[in-house]
Amino acid sequence: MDGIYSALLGVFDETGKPNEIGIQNLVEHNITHCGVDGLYVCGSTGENFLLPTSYKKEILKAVATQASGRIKLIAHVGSNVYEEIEELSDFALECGYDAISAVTPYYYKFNSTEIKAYYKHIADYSKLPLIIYNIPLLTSVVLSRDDFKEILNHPNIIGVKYTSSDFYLLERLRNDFPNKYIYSGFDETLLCACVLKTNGAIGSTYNIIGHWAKALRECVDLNKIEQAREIQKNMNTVIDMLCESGLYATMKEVISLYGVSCGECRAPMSPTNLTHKDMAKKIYMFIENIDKSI
Ligand code: MN9
Repeated sequence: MDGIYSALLGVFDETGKPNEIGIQNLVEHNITHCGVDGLYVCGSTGENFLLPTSYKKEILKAVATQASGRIKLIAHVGSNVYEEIEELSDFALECGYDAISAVTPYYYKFNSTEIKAYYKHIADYSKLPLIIYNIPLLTSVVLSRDDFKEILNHPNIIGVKYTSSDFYLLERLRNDFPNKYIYSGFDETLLCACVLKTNGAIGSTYNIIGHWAKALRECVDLNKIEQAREIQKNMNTVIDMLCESGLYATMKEVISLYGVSCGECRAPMSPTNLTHKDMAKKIYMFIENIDKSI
């Protein structure tokens, strides 16, 4: 399960419903253009928190059918509602996913005991292995080293998607758990995470620059740190531009320049506008110039 995973973008039609053909094309783009090792489906980047359960199932199914065993698949099933988690994890198993993942419960100020009970419940229930999704920036849930120790000791919890800039904690976890999967979640700091021997990364920008992330990882493995630094610099130029104009909408426009139409983000996210489109052209040119020079 090592490698670079795209946190798959959502592809919707004009009415906000999952667009099956578009999803198939985006999966193909990720496999053939970006060369990713796997996909993380229905995560933040897939607009999970804006979707009814039935749409999540349609997306999980469409991705698995298109990928048909060529890459690893992780289904994000996290929710504050246990019934939904159970339904989605059963469905992910049926569709042939390799693992499930779940965000820390959010909105209410859950304490550490409640969060541990949440993960134990999912891990005990699910026949698929579980990867916890830690993203304090969006959930405000900060797990301590001791919390991680208790959570990761469960035999069916195989790792963590670690979307945090606390590299001290990341280093400690790597040493505490040499046999668990640690995936880095911030694309901006992939280099630092690779140096600390993470198992790979899961990120939104890999939908367009997954091939750069793969190259960066290889450079670190071969001790070519100067080259790795150069790739991270280019990645961050792209990420800065994406974040300036609106991450997901702009990325969808960049992908449309590769001939894959991804539609717009779901409300209440803003509709796509000229700023997204103009920035997408700049980003596309920047990526193409670098890709042509290699
Ligand atoms: O899945 C992503 N997180 C979110 C991880 O989208 C909330 C990251 O890949 C970021 O999008 C990326 C850009 O800030 O690092």
